Amino acid sequence: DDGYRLWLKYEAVTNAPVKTEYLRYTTFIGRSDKGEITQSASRELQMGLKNLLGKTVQETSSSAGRSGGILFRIEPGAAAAQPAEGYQVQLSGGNIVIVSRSEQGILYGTFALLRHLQMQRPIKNLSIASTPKVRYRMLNHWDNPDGTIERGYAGASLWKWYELPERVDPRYEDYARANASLGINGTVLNNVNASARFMSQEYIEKVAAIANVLRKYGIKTYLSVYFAAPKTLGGLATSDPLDPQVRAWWKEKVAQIYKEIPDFGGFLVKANSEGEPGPQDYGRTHADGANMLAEAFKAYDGIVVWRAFVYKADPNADRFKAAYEEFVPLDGKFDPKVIVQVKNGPIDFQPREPFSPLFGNMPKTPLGIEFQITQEYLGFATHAVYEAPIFKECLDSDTYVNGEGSTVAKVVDGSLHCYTRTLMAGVANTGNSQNWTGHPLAQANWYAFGRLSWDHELSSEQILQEWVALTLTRSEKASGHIAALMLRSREIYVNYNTPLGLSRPWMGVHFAPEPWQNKGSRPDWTAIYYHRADSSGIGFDRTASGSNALAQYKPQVQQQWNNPDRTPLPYLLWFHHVRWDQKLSTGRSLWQELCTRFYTGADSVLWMQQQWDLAKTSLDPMVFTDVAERLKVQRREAIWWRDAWVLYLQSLARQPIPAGFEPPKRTLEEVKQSVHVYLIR
Ligand code: BDP
Repeated sequence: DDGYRLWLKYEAVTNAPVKTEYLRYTTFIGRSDKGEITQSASRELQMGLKNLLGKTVQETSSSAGRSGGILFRIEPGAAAAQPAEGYQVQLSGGNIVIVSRSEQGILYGTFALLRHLQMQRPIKNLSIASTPKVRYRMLNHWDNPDGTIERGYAGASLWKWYELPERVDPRYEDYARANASLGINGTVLNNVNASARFMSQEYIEKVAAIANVLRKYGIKTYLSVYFAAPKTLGGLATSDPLDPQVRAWWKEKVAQIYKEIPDFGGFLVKANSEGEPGPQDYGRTHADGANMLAEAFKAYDGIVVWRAFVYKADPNADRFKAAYEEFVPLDGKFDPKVIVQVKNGPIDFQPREPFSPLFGNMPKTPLGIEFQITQEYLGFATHAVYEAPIFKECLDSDTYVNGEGSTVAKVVDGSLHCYTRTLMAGVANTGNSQNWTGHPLAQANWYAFGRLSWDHELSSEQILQEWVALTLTRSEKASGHIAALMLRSREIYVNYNTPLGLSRPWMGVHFAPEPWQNKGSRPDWTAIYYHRADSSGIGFDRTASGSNALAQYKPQVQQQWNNPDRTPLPYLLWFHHVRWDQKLSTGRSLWQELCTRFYTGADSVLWMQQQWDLAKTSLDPMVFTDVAERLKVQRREAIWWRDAWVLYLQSLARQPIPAGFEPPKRTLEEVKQSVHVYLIR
């Protein structure tokens, strides 16, 4: 198994009674509408049934009075209060009936049915009903026009710009199927560090060729835009958002796009962030910039997604506070077509972060959430880290903005502040590797993001169970081992990488440990800025005696984190500078606790390897070997991380490695040398 089919493998049903039941309900597909999305649904169903049951199922438009088939039924009036993309799959009149108000809902219902059949669940009492909790469910590709992917670890870009628009790689369709099967309905094709090239007629035509494929699966196409394009591409003297010529240029540009892509989704914008141009270059605000673009979309369905990932180069500032400081004053100033997209945490996709304090604090602005699926800070495509617990941890966090229960999920799904333009975005981990994601287990992260963007109430366990059954094995014993290792994988990674609330111990390529890194073009581009380790202790004081970033949260949240004796250990060093000899709730000193985490984290990778080996006989050999070898790399690198941290911190704390742990076999200088290798040209 080369992994290409992802979770849409449709492997033959071998259980005889199950197969008999399935055969009984699959004698035809009844579809009376002529839409291209239901056509995709029908095609998928035919392909799925062919593989599952070895049988060709015909489609018919006249199914009246027949039974034993699968019917698509679009009912425009049904449950009008529910989102049109919702669906019901149930038994009725001897048929399996998929009902929805929209074609898209039929497609999602079809995939739900196929999931059900792949898991070999009974048809008797079949009743699945689901509606999406979030309206815009998107992947963000950080793909560049030259085929590279920023922070991509699974090969080159899927989009072959030089071949388009004439040659349309068949893989685009498989990409669309995979996303639609999860409920994803939007995709931003290009990097937020955007090239103005995408606004040229030539590239719009290339984009349109991809959009034509995605559309058949209910997926809208979006583009990231380069804010200074009016100047660099359009030849104007300025890109000032209040300049009438600039406004006219964008209007014209949007009209030009809609001519080629009538259902174009909209723009994603990274502005005045990490050197990208933006409205502040002209003394204007983020709202001025976003609203100008929104105006250009006035006559269309499209939206403007404006990122809140900003942090100015201020040597005295706490980067944690930056997005809040810039965006909260703009609440209420954005055009209704604008969604502000906020990363889950205040810094930058760290293995563990507290939730961003923007959530809940901009009640008049729809806030979308941005997760990172690609493992930029999670060991690239070599470390196994199942991310659903990261996403869930943030979504389930309570902001307390409207009292208890005001979770981030309720901000994001619009229920807390009553907005309907709701969005969840994930930075894609796909590339042109045969198995799409590099690490076979990283497919689960794409899967989990998609499922959660549809329904954030699903649990990490439930999603994983599904994914394992669809993708790897249906053996209960093997699934148990795989689930155990994957569910613990994030915590294990945190333990050897950034335990107790540490963050950003990497510079350079975000791969190698460099907690000692103290030189950078700005202070917040060093590692020591984040951990603040010295001879007395370690951690970033964000209480009132420090940066007071905590004040950006509601009092109930502050209470959880403002007292070092009560702060839950996973968040301790996010908010406090703690003495090395401080006794923690575990009974160990901070130094001992850190060492314990680094060591047990690295040792737990051995345990992961054992779990994987125990599943061996139920796994495809190719997948087994691929993961087993990656786990070996992970094991070696986990020890590398442990040694780097322990030796570096020991040089400051001047304490012995606690009894029971074998001191590293190398010196700090030797570890530094091994890291250096990754940094030299
Ligand atoms: C950082 C990445 C950088 C992205 C940036 C962003 O290192 O490549 O451009 O986020 O989200 O984490 O804009």
